[in-house]
Amino acid sequence: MTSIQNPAGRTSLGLPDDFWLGAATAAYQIEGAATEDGRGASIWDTFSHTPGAVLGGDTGDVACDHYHRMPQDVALMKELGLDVYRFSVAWPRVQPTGSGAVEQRGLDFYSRLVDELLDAGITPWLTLYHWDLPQPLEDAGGWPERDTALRFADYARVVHDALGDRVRYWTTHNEPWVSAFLGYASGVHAPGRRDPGASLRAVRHLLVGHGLATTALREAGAESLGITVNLYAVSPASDDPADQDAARRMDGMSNRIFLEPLLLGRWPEDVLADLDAAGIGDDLRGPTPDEDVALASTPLDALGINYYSRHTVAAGGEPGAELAYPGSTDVRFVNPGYPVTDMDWPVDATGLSEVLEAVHAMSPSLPLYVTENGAAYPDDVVADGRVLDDDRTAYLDAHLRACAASIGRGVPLRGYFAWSLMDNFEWAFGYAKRFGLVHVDYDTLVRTPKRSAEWYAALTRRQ
Ligand code: IFM
Repeated sequence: MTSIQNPAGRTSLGLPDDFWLGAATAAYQIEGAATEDGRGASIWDTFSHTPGAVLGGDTGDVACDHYHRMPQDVALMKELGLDVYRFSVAWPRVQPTGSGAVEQRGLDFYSRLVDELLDAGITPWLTLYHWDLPQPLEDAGGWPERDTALRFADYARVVHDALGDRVRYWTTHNEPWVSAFLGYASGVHAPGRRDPGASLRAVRHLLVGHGLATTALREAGAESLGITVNLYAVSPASDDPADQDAARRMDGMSNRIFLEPLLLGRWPEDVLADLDAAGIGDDLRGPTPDEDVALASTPLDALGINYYSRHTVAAGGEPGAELAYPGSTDVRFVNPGYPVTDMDWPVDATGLSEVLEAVHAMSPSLPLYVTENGAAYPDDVVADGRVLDDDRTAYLDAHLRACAASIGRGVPLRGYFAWSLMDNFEWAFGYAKRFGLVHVDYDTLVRTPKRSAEWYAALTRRQ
């Protein structure tokens, strides 16, 4: 592969001068210090310590040790020229049991992080929930129980009371699809349950919690409120009506199951019909459907979109699909020839434009942000200590050009966050997959900016 030239600032890729360029991380993936300063246990602590749950038996106990190296990490962000940094708060650091008592030392850590960012000229963007549910709340039933949504709104208030004077940008959930379906349906993520009905109740309560928290934060004076969903471009493998129907189902269960309640105030009818046929429609609908979709569609100031890949689907069974997509027994993933990342995810940047433009068509005046985009590659460190990750650089370049193309076609896309600032704990894959702009040596915890970081720093530079 030929090496990609450094860009001459964001406008050289066709992006507007005021377009925000940032990077994202999540608490459990980078912080470590899992029992320090009164932090309680989350479902990811329990899950990662369960034999066989995470590749290599890896845990987030130490992770990137960001909890102790935070000032150094913010200095790295400054070197990269980031406009904005998206991080998540670990709920069990702030409320060790998920409700009631607040741990001031946990809040103080995030307060120091916010101050450090502001001093470095970087806008803090806070995500309240990136999958680390306090274990006592899971013991009480987790997201399939409505009470968890109420506790989430309380927690949102606590965090806002401490940081709302300095944080303007708030995201309730990161990728509720993953929380619901990988956590409660396929069980490959914490809490590791395999119960299709429970996963649909989790979808509903994640959205109800989002609505309650958004209302609470709005009342408390928060400026910009949103949620982040993971979306996929979906295409049928052929013109065959059965493949077309597989694509409809996959778009329904991946994208519209969240987009329609959030943006249009309704559950997708075709998805409900498929779920009814499987006997689990009422788990999504619940006993108070009108009240719940009204909460889910509480007005947003911005929508965050995480995009990584395209799904190409055909009719026909595939056990994995059935598990993670309840009721979808007749969907099979195929790859018609796209290159893949180390996650085996097909790379297709045009899919990002497709997704952005589809969301824009659903909600024409809503500002959008790509809150995550990036790629895992093996990243062998070369002899002189440099990581020449041209594959990742090419991925970022192509996807940012897709952003520019969509902006050119009228999409109010305001910013982009590379996933991730640094290599980190990639959930069920442990430390085996590297997504970072910055390489982390897990023996020494030394950070080394990769070639993609140099490229990104050239992109963020204002001429
Ligand atoms: O690492 C994750 C992140 O936590 C959520 N979005 C996808 C990333 C890559 O899998």
